[in-house]
Amino acid sequence: MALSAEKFAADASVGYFDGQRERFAQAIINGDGESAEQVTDELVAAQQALGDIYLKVITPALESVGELWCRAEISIGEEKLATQIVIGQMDRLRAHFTPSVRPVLYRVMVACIEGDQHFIGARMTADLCGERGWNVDFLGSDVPNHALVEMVHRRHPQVLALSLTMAQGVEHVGWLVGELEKSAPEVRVIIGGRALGENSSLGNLSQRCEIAKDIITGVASIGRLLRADRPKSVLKEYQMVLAHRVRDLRTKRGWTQEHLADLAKVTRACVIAVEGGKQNVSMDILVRMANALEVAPETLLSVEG
Ligand code: B12
Repeated sequence: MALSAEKFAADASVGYFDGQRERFAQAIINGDGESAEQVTDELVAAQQALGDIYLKVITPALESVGELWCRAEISIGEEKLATQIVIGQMDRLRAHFTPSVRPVLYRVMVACIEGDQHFIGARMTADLCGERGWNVDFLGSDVPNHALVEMVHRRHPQVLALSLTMAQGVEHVGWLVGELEKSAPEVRVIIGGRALGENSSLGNLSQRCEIAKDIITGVASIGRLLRADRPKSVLKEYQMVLAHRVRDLRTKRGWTQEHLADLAKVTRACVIAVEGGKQNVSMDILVRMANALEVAPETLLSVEG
């Protein structure tokens, strides 16, 4: 099944991504997992951001699948195969982008509305939250309203992010927001998903919860809501932030702990302790690490981004 060239020529603003999303779309439509994997590997090797890979390559590729399916040019089975290839590639990307240290005591819960099977947008949202080092409870597709409320009470997320693809789910969102206002008013709710663009009955809801147009702006809003909820900082939390930052910057540069220790003129044991979140470091060590990593010292203590 060939894709029309015009579809991809239409949006020149994303430049580099045009070719990659065309190849990715073609691969998933052909049921060719190996070619899809090759594209994701290239995007990772080119150090593209996870949000860009999701928004500029995978999302439009799935939209193409939807269009072909609507025109009966591919079968339901082919659509399902394409979706499974995408889910497989997202699993690989998540493993690559998820930091090994989770620094912040934030928790985000991500779920699809009752009756909604479309979980990829929600999974993308969860992955971008995870990439930022926040703790994420991803509940997946079709989460019954009562089960979701019960999980909020059980797990105490600061933010609940909901995904709504099918317009019928708007009623469920209304019920959930009302219920949480009564039983867990401290929880902030944000909603994203395809149905929002089409639905005017959300007007009333938008005063009671946030509405996000895509994953990147949505996750930025989640970050803002989390920081607004920020409890008074504790030493342990800063140690974990430092651990996360140092490890993340070091591995992004492809350095071993020994190499960082050499550059910062500290012992390897010191690097291990810092990256383990165990070391209550002196200003001297903080500045040495920052200089070695070529960032400002405050970057190593920042929970932003
Ligand atoms: C794959 C797919 C399926 C798969 C879902 C598999 C899965 N595990 O997710 C299956 C086969 C199960 C399926 C079933 C159906 N589907 Co379907 N499906 C699709 C398809 C091809 C891709 C969806 C997708 O994953 N897109 C990629 C994601 C990333 O895009 P997204 O969900 O829009 O998310 C983006 C934003 O909306 C946002 N976002 C989403 N959620 C959230 C949440 C937060 C918090 C934030 C911040 C942002 C955010 O971020 C994402 C990127 O920016 C679309 C076509 C399309 N154009 O999207 C149709 C589509 C969504 N399906 C459609 C339909 C009609 C159905 C069925 C009714 C078909 C049928 N007759 O059985 C059923 C309904 C099942 C149900 N009850 O939910 C219609 C929906 C039309 C509508 N609005 O009513 C579409 C648009 C196809 C079409 N053109 O008609 N589908």
